[in-house]
Amino acid sequence: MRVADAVGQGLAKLGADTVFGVVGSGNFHVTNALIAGGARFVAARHEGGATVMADAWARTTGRPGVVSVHQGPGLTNAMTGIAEAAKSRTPLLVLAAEAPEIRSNFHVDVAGLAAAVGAVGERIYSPASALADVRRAYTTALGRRTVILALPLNVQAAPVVQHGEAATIQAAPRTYPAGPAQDAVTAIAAVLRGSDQPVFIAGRGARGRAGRASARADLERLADACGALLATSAVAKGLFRGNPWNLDVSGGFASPLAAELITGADLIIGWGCSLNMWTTRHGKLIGTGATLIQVDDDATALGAHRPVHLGVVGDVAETARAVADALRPDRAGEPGSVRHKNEGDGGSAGTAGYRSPALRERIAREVRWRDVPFTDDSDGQRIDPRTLSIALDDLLPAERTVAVDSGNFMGYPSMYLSVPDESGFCFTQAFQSIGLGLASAIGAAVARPDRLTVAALGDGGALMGVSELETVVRLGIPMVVVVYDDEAYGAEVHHFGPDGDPLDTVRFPPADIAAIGRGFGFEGVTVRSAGDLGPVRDWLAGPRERPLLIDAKVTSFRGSWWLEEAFRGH
Ligand SMILES: Cc1ncc(C[n+]2csc(CCOP(=O)(O)OP(=O)(O)O)c2C)c(N)n1
Ligand SMILES: [Mg+2]
Repeated sequence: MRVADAVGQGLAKLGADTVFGVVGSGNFHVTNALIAGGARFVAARHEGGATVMADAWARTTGRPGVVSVHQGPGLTNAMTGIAEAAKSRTPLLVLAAEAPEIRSNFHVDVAGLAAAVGAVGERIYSPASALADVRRAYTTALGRRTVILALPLNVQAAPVVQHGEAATIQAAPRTYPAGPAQDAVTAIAAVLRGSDQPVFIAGRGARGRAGRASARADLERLADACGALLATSAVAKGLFRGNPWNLDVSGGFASPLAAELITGADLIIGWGCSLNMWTTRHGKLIGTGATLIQVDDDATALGAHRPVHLGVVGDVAETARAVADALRPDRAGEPGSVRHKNEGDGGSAGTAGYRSPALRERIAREVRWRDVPFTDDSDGQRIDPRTLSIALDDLLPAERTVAVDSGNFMGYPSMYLSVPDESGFCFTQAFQSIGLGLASAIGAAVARPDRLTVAALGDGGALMGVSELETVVRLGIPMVVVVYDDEAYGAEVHHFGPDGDPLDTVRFPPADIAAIGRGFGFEGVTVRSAGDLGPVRDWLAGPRERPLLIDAKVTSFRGSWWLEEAFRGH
């Protein structure tokens, strides 16, 4: 047996059951061996797309994604997706064929490319070590790292050296960090007891992952015990869906009420959340005098973006459980069980906190963006993106996955389209690349075929990633692609326009993107006003035989505030 076959079969045994990629000569055998081992192979049209699909699949399932690429250009084409995955700590294994001969036209420095974008460079070194190398790479990926595994062509072609490894290769162990230190739990409990207006912000680390649920239930129980309000970073949007104290996303996408309540917090606890410039609006959402606590299973994340008063290394769910136990009323008087400031004699442990019946009502009435009044800019020729998004929110089934590309438009779907839970929102934005949204939607759709997937794109991102429209059609995914089409790189137009700079480089003539979609096999609809949404309604009614592309010609009178936040980050 060739090493290539043993690697593919070994990976299938390790648990790789869905593989994305573009096949060339260098990854042909390893990909076929994966398929022979039982994996599903999803062919993309561009390696950038394949990598983002695998990344989105991993985010949606909580399991490591696998992508297979050809040597040289196959890998360089994948680099943007690899950078996104690495910055997002997506567990991802990139199988990259490698031309080991330095004079080969295909040769690239694989380890150098990996290091350049924060991925881990791995390789199969020899026929004797290959299976151990694969296992090590897969295990590293499981620890939420993006790994490029170089597969040198000469090693792939050699006969495998059996040490009995092929027979013994088995699922990699799943290790999770131990619980938090007891003194840290006591300290969090003490601070919570003294807080009147606590807010929890849950991030990526609170989402579910391989083999275990999200931290939602444990965070809710603790929040109930101390009266905290609940918010998330953008990547965890949907985590607290349905909770009456849910403020939705903290950061640029926060609604006015959410921003007001987060700013009013006297204590903010980031749970698996880096409290970065997005989530805090460059710190503006953190009130002066507010205490900051951060809980993360990765010690290097603590204080990485802003100083915190208390940083705790621990798994989010376990830490929340331990703190809730420490807050139990029957443990009052124990170390850390300081009585809550709001607590009357005999009151239960801090249940008032930030919560009052009046606030609950206000949250129900005002916290959603779609309930914030606005002046509709639609003019018959172009639809206001807010009006469009609200109409789609009403039309689309609740069981949906929303994947969002980057650009000026990106807040509209993120803020106005609700999602059923955190795995219903796919936000591949850590590298802020445009053009990833469609592939994200495909990966998420493969992971959750039970939900309607909605890809929300700008015209720039849609045309950059256009080749994967064919993948949607070929896979028979009943997806809705909605293009917020302002015929421009709106982000640049709005950023530079006010300075009077020439904008010819960032404006484009009208493109009939609905016709482009039809060319790929989509049903295509052009929407200029709410009255044009009839065909969308018809498509949703079924049978949804082809995917649907909505080219929404949107108004674009002003830049968005979340975009200005983004430009401040450069
Ligand atoms: C790969 C890549 N190239 C360029 C940029 C710079 N950029 C940021 S937003 C944007 C415009 C995107 O246009 P579109 O998708 O139409 O969205 P809009 O801003 O118009 O809403 C560009 C070019 C980027 N982020 N990523
Ligand atoms: Mg645009």
